[in-house]
Amino acid sequence: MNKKTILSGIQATGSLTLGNYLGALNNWVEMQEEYDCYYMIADLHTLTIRNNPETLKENTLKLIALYIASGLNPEKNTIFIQSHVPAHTQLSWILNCYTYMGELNRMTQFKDKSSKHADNINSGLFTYPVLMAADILAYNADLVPVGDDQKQHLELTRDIAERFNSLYGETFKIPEPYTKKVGARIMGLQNPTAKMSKSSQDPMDKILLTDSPDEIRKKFKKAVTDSENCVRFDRESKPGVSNLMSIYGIIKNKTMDEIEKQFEGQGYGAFKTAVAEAVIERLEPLQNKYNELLENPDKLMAICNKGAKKAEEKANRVLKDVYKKVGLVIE
Ligand code: ATP
Ligand code: LTN
Repeated sequence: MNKKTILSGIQATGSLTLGNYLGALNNWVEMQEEYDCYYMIADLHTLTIRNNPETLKENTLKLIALYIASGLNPEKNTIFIQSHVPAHTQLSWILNCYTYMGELNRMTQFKDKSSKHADNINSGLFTYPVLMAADILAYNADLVPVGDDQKQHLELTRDIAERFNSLYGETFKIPEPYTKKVGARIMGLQNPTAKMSKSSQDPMDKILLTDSPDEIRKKFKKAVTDSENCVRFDRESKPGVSNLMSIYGIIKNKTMDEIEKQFEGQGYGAFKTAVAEAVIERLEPLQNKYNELLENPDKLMAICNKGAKKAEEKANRVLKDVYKKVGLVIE
């Protein structure tokens, strides 16, 4: 039984949003039966912006809890912390030598983050996608489930892998991104033309997975829509309503046509309430499990330690092959 390999990760930059959940985590949970899955906390990537060390530590632990509370079974998946497996940074250095400045200069996330953190445009931010390529290639991942915003990094990963393979012979698998049509880009509630982001400054723009039912109701009630007062899917001219429909559709497993029919003749008030209640219903068990898991941090660490051991075995095999191919002398 040769299962395909999956690898993905999320940065420990703060509470996750509904966008992270619907665009990434929820798909991971669906994939755990069929694939050999490696899910990591991308703590090293988090260092590309300034963090309070204590907060980073807390966020890392919280993120592990959230992975499991979202439905990832630690017995079926390899859950680990990126910095616990040195092969990622070791491979990253080598891949840096096969990545061009011009390629990194084109990355939209780099442009976006450098404008947001103009006082700290460090070289880690610039080479961020190379570490991400190393994360993926060290496991010979077949598929990488991510939101739309990470697709460009995946394309770069493929280019680096192909370049290396053509120089040294078949070494890396060429990974494919895995995104779903609906949910790959959940938009902000206040600004539905930009993606919902953890680091958004406006709390009303994002639903956090840890928000209380009242906060969720309030945020959906205030969500930006339009003046047509008709629940109809049209991303171009009705981005706000279309975004709410996508959220509702994924949670309730309904098509956009079905949602249009369900809310025919009803105004936005009733629709917004239905979306909020659907989200609350989905998040409630997740939040209960999350709070329960956080009461026992040792257990969470034990899961990650076990995960790191398994991850390390796999990644070290690939790293050794790469060392040999480029001519490093290995004992
Ligand atoms: P930050 O604001 O710190 O950059 P982020 O919210 O963009 O964070 P990431 O840690 O960069 O989150 O992303 C984690 C995963 O969630 C990635 O797979 C990313 O593609 C996905 N993701 C992030 N935002 C959204 C969104 N709005 N819709 C769908 N998927 C998303
Ligand atoms: N850059 C990703 C996080 C990330 C990742 C990865 C995702 C780091 N390494 C490897 C998939 C595979 C982000 O979501 N911002």
